[in-house]
Amino acid sequence: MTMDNLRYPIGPFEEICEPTDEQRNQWMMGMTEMPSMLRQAVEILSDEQLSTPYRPGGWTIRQVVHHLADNDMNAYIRFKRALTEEESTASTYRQNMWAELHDYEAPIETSLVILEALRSRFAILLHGMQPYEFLRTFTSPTHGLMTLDTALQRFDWHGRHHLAQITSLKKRMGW
Ligand code: NI
Repeated sequence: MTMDNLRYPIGPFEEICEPTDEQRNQWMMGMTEMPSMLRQAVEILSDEQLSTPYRPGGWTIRQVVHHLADNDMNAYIRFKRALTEEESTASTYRQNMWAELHDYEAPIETSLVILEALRSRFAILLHGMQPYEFLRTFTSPTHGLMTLDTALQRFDWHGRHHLAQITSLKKRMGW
């Protein structure tokens, strides 16, 4: 298995342009199911297992879980700013430095609860959106001009991407 497969177990993000309502509904469903799948994947792991990097030189499972919560908080704010402001510019954050801060040693339960609450509230926001609102844009310093359609797909992909890093490590280790 190559390093790329370890790092991108579900492959890189691939955008679907001009999605249908049905596709949007699938992403919304996927993103609301993810927290319980994550909980199922990590809740029986020991402290030592949580401290294991998902790949050589990569984040530990604990860091991945806290990163997911931090990513989602940032993404939610980014999304809401794009819904309410004209030409908003998304803020970035130094994710590798965040992963070294002390709160990444917190019990993973703290981030599981954030993910469950945030994603259920995000889903309510998304279900109330009209199709034309998904065409609203914001500027991402790393990806350029982005529609909320793309942001939703990225959000869904990002959660599944990190979940798969954890589940593929568990499979390799026979956990
Ligand atoms: Ni990430």
